[in-house]
Amino acid sequence: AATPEWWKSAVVYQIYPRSFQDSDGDGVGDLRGILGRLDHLRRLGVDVIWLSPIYRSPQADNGYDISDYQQIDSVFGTLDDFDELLAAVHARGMKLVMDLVVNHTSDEHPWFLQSRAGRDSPKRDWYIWRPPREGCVPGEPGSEPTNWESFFSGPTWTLDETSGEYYLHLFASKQPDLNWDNPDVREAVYTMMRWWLDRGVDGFRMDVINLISKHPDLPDGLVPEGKTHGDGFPHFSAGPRLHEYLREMRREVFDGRGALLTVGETPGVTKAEAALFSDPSRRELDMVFQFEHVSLDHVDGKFRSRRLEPGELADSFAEWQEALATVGWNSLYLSNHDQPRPVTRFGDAGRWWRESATALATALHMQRGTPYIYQGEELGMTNAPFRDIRDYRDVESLNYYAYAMARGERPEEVIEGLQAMSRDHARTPVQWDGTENAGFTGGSPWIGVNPNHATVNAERQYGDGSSVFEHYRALIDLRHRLPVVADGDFVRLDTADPAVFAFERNLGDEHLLVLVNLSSEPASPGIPARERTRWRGAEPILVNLGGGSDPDAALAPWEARVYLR
Ligand code: ISL
Repeated sequence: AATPEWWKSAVVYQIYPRSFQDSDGDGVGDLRGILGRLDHLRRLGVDVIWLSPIYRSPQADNGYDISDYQQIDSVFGTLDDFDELLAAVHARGMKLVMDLVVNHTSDEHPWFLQSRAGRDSPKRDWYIWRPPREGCVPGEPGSEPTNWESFFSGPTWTLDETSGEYYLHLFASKQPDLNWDNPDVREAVYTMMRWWLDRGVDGFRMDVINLISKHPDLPDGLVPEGKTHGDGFPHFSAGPRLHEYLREMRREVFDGRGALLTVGETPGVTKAEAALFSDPSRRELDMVFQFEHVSLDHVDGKFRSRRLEPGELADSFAEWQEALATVGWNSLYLSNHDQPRPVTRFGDAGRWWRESATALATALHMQRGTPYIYQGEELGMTNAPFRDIRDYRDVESLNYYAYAMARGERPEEVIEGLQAMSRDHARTPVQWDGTENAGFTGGSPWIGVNPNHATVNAERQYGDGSSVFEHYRALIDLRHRLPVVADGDFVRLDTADPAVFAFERNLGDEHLLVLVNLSSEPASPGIPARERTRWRGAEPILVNLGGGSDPDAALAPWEARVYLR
């Protein structure tokens, strides 16, 4: 029987446990902390929680480096705590989705320890080992088997002195890539996944799942001008066996189980590929996260970025809406634990903080697809004011800084890059209230709390109809109440001003008109005459600035209005 597509009307909330709520005063968030905050999520009205990794881990990449897939890291709690949390989530009518990080493990995982024990180890082939480049001295720069650059700076290969061979790691050297071409690896992963599903979890968000199949020859990448490393992405992403593996996983793990959610994290995915992954008839994934709208502002890598021009964000969203209109399904997101805070990045956190946070949310949540809210986004949390490299914690930021210093770049410029784009902006503690440490911990937090928690916090926003939190709540409620939000088609409307994002949603005789000014200047809606006539005199059902207005009325900076007819 076909799986009911329950997730089409669901909203997912991502928890990054380290930064959500600490319960034991060690300064790091944990499972019992989440348990104590479930009512926040009930109040918001989300349907699903996605938990970033909580498994046993040396925490080189905050848990995306796993040394035991079937244990909870002691910093987060115990399996008993987990079971209690899962039961409490289910008791409140929500579902819980786990993070599945199986492109790589930690270098401290027993599989890798056995693999690196020697060339004859039965698990040698569970990871990707290669000899140094022909005629090169092991360990010298340039001797790596390929010229690829890691996501976290430096080469994707680390030499194992004992065997004289290199192992592949697309991320940090403490995150060796598994060899998915080995059937024993796949079976071990599927067994582990079944174990979690048997425990009651409701699905998986699959970390960099489009990287699990590599080009078998591992060719060198092209070296961009002025760079020392090649771009391996075309060779290590979307490899020849990717779709085969996903279908196998679906058969081996998910078939015959109830209402689950599978979402693939797929950096660099194209629209055509996204349609393949999420085409229900292909039986691969329910949906994927695409990265186009969070890459538009990259200039020379993510740390040299720019502000978007009016209309760029809307154009990108609309193209994805159109690409997956008939086949496949979109995931909708503005942020996650790897991205800067959207109100700072795409909005105007200084002058129009509340307005731009709510306008961006409206533009996203009224689209067709499944919306994802990243913790704190529903409060309008902003980037952190970190100015000193010692404020930063993330391995990507710290590696980038170290490599940039070694290349002789100016520290102020490098810090400027981090101030715009570091992943740590998403990782400062959730701002629950205005007390010391924002109600996150009674101890000393593992990363700085944003000083603006005095004004930007949950306690101040609950029940205040004009708050960012209550606006998110209203958007979620609309999706639940109006079938057109979940299932309607998407039709973009031309506008006179590129800063205005205007679209209709239609389902039978239910219609929505969405008008959002994504800029800090006033704008006229300027939609085509036909639609103007059709919507004239309509009363909005949701606005982010006070009062109702005719669809023709000018839009104030970051004003958003939704009409129903
Ligand atoms: O933020 C990024 C680096 O610039 C992204 O490219 C990110 O590395 C990519 O989206 C993969 O992210 C996922 O896998 C990583 C982990 O560090 C991220 O937190 C996770 O979301 C390795 O597991």
